[in-house]
Amino acid sequence: MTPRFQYAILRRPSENLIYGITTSKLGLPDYDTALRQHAGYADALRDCGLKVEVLPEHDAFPDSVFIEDVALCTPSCAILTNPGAPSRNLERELMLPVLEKYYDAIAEIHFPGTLDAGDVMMVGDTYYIGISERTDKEGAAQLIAILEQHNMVGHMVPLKTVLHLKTGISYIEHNNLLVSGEFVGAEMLKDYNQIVVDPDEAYAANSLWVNDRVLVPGSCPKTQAKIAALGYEVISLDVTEFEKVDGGLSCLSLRF
Ligand code: CIR
Repeated sequence: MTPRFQYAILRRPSENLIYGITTSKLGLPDYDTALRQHAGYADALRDCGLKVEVLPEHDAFPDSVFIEDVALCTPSCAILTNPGAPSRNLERELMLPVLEKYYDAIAEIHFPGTLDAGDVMMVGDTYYIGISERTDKEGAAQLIAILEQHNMVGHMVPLKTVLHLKTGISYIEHNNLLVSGEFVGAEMLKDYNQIVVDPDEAYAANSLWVNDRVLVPGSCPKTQAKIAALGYEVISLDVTEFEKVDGGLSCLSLRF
């Protein structure tokens, strides 16, 4: 069944965003532009019918705008993750009181396991979990055990080059899956209708389905056209300043 999201939680970018972890060669983010783009993203989620809570910025955590990594919000429970990057791990402590406002059932991933929720892709009751530099098998096994307690299932997916699973694939519902790079033609994903994202638009492999609209980076017109051709309303969003610190559209919110 296709989900219907009601809420989104975002965190305002900190001025220290320039110190975020990155592998990109795109230069440093401009803070004013990042704030503008973040506000545009929040507005787009409101246009999709979500109630949006924007948490205050946190200067001690340059990457905390990428709030998706710190929690997994399922229809039955929330899971506080244990982020794999040392500079990000304590972001989890900021999230617990926030999740408590929305959920009675809250579980958590703990050491020795680590898990970033950017590695977790929801397809109905099934969750694909990328095994990456941030998410290890122990963290994924803990998540699978939690999901099973709530009648959901999880499968591990080994990653080769991408930062997070959803850097390379995004499920946009109705059996449609955006795929790029190492995931094109993957046996495990063969039952999905794969929409291949061109290598020069690989950033758009992280696009975001929200209540039957799809948010797609403004820099990726070919992927926008492919998604629109499937019948979706596409919302084009500029998120260039977040791309400079390896963040995509999904990373900027929790949706549930
Ligand atoms: C990081 O390396 O953790 C951040 N600079 C980017 C996080 C992107 N998050 C995501 O893909 N879910």
